[in-house]
Amino acid sequence: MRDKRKVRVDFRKNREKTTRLGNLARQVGQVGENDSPNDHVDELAISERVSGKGRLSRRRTIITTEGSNADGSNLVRDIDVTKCVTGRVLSSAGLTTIVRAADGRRFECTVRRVLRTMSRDQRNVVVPGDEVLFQPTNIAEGVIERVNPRRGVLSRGSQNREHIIVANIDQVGIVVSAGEPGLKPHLIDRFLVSVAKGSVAGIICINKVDLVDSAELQTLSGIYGQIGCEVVLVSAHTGVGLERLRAILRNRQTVFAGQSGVGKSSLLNAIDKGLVIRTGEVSDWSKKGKHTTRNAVLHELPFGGWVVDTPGIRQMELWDVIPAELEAYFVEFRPFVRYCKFPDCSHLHESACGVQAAVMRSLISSIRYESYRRLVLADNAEPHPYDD
Ligand SMILES: Nc1nc2c(ncn2[C@@H]2O[C@H](COP(=O)(O)OP(=O)(O)OP(=O)(O)O)[C@@H](O)[C@H]2O)c(=O)[nH]1
Ligand SMILES: [Mg+2]
Ligand SMILES: [Zn+2]
Repeated sequence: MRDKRKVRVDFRKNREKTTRLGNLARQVGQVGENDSPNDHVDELAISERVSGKGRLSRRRTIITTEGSNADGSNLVRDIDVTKCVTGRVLSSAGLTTIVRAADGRRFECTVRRVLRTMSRDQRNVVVPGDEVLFQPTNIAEGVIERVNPRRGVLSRGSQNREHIIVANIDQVGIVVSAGEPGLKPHLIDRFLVSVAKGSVAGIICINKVDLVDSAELQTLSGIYGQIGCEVVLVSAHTGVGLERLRAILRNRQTVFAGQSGVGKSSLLNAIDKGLVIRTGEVSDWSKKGKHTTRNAVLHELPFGGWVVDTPGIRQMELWDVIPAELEAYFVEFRPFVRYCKFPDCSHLHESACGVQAAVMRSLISSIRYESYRRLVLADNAEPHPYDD
């Protein structure tokens, strides 16, 4: 008989908040029969962030078996592993989760009720990218018994609750488009802050380069190249840059994130000809996307690694970053901060500010500085409307 003992485990912050029933039925990507797709669009106008680890805020006592993992990053239950198969979650919508077993077989799984009961936020029980142990009940169905601890996650804030979109990623492809919708450096900068905070790599993919003269993109690529960020210019339509993008994705765990209509799904279709993901026209008059992808879905790449395609976001609100913290995520400010007269300089209005002096002398990009300024100021105000 195995030894049972009580252990203290950390619970993720979202567990403190009560789950609102209304929200459960209205998850992103879960369009009900009577819903029009637009009923869900507003939910996408929420913030998104990346974090290396879940944020922990309180403890609870549960029963586990000696030796099982109770490191707090995930709840690991005592189960009979001999009956279980390991798999990767490809998608999870409503009560159905698609899991791919190591041998490539796909299983439509439900989640053991106790796992759901233990999680306050039903959307976070299993997410694409999760590594799970499940018990097959027949050749194509099973029951998920355990979710292994997560590494990097991409999550978004929704009414101050964390909604995990993808787990176990090591890089974020920040997808933007050179045109239709137009490029928004401020949106890139918001993503970069979020990615830096989560300690995963951020790659800027500028898609639809066929729509503009590539000389127009040089300044922008230069700015991000200089701060050490990889920039790849691509076109899902013409195939430009796809080889380089494939090399970046090879054997890595990536999530594509960005506004609706920038071509995240189109890029995946172009990278892997075997994929047929639905894509959508951008609106003629607003040049905005129509939120075609409703659900985060993991796609395995034939050359190794996987990419999760996500629904477009409208706003990128950094709800968990405080203004004083922001400076650290603008890496190019660092050499100049020491010339600020005041140790707590906000670099906004102070005299004798090293950062502002560097912007004046073009040692720091004014585009980046403007992003910083807006991020700091917007922090105490309503989400800034400039990004959309
Ligand atoms: N000109 C041009 N159009 C592109 C390119 N890539 C995608 N598009 C078009 O952009 C539109 C939106 O593409 P999607 O792939 O659906 O965009 P998405 O980012 O997945 O959008 P959501 O799923 O709504 O978040 C489609 O009409 C595509 O044909 C490109 O490289 N060049
Ligand atoms: Mg899409
Ligand atoms: Zn300063």
